[in-house]
Amino acid sequence: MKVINNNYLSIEDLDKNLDLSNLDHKRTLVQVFTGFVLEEEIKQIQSIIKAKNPKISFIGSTTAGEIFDGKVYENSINISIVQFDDTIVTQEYFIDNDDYKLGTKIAKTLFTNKTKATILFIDGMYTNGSDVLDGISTINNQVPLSGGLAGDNGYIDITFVFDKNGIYSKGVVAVSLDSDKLNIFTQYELNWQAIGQTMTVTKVEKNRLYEINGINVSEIYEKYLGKNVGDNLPYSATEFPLLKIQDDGLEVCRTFTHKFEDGSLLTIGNLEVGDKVRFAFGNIDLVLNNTKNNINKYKSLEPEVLFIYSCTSRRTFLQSEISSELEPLNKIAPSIGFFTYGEIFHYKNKNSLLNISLTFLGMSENNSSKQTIKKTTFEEQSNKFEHNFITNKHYLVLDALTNLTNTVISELEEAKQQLKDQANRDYLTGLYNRRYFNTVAQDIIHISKRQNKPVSVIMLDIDKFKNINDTYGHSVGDEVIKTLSNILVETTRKSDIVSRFGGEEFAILLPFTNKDGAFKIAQKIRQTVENKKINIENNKLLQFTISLGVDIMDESEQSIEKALNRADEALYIAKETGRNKVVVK
Ligand code: GH3
Ligand code: MG
Ligand code: MG
Repeated sequence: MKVINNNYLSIEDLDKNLDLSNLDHKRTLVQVFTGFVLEEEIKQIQSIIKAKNPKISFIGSTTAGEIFDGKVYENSINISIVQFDDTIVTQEYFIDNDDYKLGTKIAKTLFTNKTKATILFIDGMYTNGSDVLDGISTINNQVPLSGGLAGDNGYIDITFVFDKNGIYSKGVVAVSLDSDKLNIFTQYELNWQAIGQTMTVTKVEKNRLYEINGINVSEIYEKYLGKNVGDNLPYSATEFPLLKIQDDGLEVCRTFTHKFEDGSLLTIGNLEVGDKVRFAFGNIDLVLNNTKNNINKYKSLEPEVLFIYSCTSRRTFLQSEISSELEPLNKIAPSIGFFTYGEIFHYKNKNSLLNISLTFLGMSENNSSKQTIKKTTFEEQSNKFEHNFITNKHYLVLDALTNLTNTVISELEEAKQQLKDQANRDYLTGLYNRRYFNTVAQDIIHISKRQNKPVSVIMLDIDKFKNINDTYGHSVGDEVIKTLSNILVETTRKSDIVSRFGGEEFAILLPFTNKDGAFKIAQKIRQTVENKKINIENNKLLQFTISLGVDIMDESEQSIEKALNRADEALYIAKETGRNKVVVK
């Protein structure tokens, strides 16, 4: 592979210095990234390229800044030429009113069983990039995708993608690389730091986000991050984007490009109801340090060229520090790319549209010795910072504050859970109280009904408990109640629900149990209680008995109430006819 990357500071410079001679057009990948974003200017660039080599194809995108040799440029033109030895380059422009269908078209047209990578440039204004990627993934999610959404220097007005044949404000220019020998890797760096509680997206239509946790998204920004951040949406979301935590561990950032009157926000890339999100914030030291830490890992992959597609918001946030992130990458291999309105990334057979990230595609067309390098696994990089008093202080303060916030939140969540538990449980025995028993019972009834399974209930009450209190005192009475509660839990199954209804009266719900089964369990409980000896003061042993009533839910019944009443009547009969017995209604 031969790589010729160049940056041209003007269209005249391009005309004067671009050399496209001696290229094998079938095996040449030409990418154009232009900070001259007007249609007229692109036309000139197009005709210059065509004049220099009529046979050569290319794909191009307007930018929000160009990346060349580890440096950032504005209003310049990047041309990347890769002359492959063995890789066949196929490219095409795609358009469809349905972005999802557009994606399927791309995959069906471009992918072959030899396709090693695909680079896409999508317009940054009209096409829903997430839908395009979803469309591609349904046909084939194995081919690594890379590239980005076109930019227009931050004006958010009109962006263009282009090729040899046209200039398009809507659609996708795509190139596929087919080869037996091409080694590629895709990587991303985000390193924005999550802060605050996990929240749930509750109202969203694709890339228009309305509500999180049932609250208007602009309001939730103001509520947690303050009025300054709230008032400055959508721009303040660059510093405080939402971080979506995916099942595969990939962190996807969502920033916003527009705030509607109703407070809803337009994102780049889709969200779904139920998505778990947290606020994140940019921490310059963390960002730069992590990218630096990963450099060795990337270096060992020995790419011959790196295409960098990085978010324009990342550049806005990092400002002059952006080159501290880009320069080390350029030491690995010649690097070239642009600042996008969204990055296309492939990870574990999943294609995602990212924001705020730095993504890159590295490739080499190499012999077997390098193929083995590809397989090496990497040592975990240490997260330790260099000893540098100035940058470390900044990092440490932010890190400590983040930690403080996150710890306080998890403590609050725990306390909330405890309160909820307390409200549901009886203080003396820890068993469910009557109110919560009814709630749980209702859920179990639903499940049992769906599966056509019986539900039985047992009501029980301590015999002559008043006597125990009167003879030994209230605290011994409490001890008896606790002992009984332990016996009830131990003699029933985990799926049975034991509840203290009040005083010395208990109820047990037995899912998937018929009357006969419930009777047997009731007898076992009665027997266990009868045999139990409680050690009280002066080594005295106290024994007590209980009476129990059993019944089963009728198929026609929707709630547990009637069955409980009937079991209670059975319990009454047990009391009337001698106590220490089980009566089945
Ligand atoms: P029976 O066999 O008919 O059920 O007679 P009993 O004495 O058990 O029934 P009764 O309803 O007359 O008395 C229940 C007693 O339980 C009265 C009440 O003071 C006592 N009690 C209720 N809750 C508690 C408690 O939490 N701790 C203690 N120690 N006693 C309690
Ligand atoms: Mg009693
Ligand atoms: Mg009673």
